[in-house]
Amino acid sequence: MRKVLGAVTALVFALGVATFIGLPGATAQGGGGTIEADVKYNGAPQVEKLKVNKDTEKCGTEAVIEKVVVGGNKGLANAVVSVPGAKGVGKATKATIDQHGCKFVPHVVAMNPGDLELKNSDDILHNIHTYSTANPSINKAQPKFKKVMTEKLEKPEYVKLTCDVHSWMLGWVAVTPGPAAVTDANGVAKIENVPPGKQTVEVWHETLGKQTKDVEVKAGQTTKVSFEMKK
Ligand SMILES: [Cu+2]
Repeated sequence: MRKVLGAVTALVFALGVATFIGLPGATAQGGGGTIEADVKYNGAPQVEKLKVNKDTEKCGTEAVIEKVVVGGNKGLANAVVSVPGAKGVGKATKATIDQHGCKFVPHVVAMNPGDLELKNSDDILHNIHTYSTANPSINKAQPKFKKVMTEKLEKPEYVKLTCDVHSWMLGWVAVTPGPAAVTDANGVAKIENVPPGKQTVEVWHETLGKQTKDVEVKAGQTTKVSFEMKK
């Protein structure tokens, strides 16, 4: 018993040292705070199913279009959480979307103005067609031999992504001026290294629209904020 206690004490001590060592490094990364957003939706999930009769060997025979994905505890997935006022602290100026199984994977990505990399791992013809107002619209075939295509999205905007070959294919690219993250299956998104002070947090969802909330970010701390999206 004493041996076990000793081992536990040593472990706790080691962990304590690790945390202590970890702290100065975390603070040195700009002295920012973390925003943890919890996005909920009190409604039913919205999933459309469609019979597919084209390229079935790659696409399957049924397309599932998940417009509103609600997970455990009413958490809303695929929502984009961003801090538009914290310009210049975002890290991803490049995002990647794969066309796989005649679906855009992931369904939603967030990036700062920069490059969107489009992969085609299906070995069939796809056609990228974007709908946007601030950025020029992209409408380009991506034949099966073209495995990667890179396009510029230089203005902040929520860009809709479709494919003219497969009408059901739908994706979204959130081009945000500040740092951003997409909510997971539980409706949670975390943004790190946000400058301390008052910040506005924006949440956007493809069918449920937009909401904002003001928060106070403190250096080295996590600020929690919750949203409830309405129909
Ligand atoms: Cu396609």
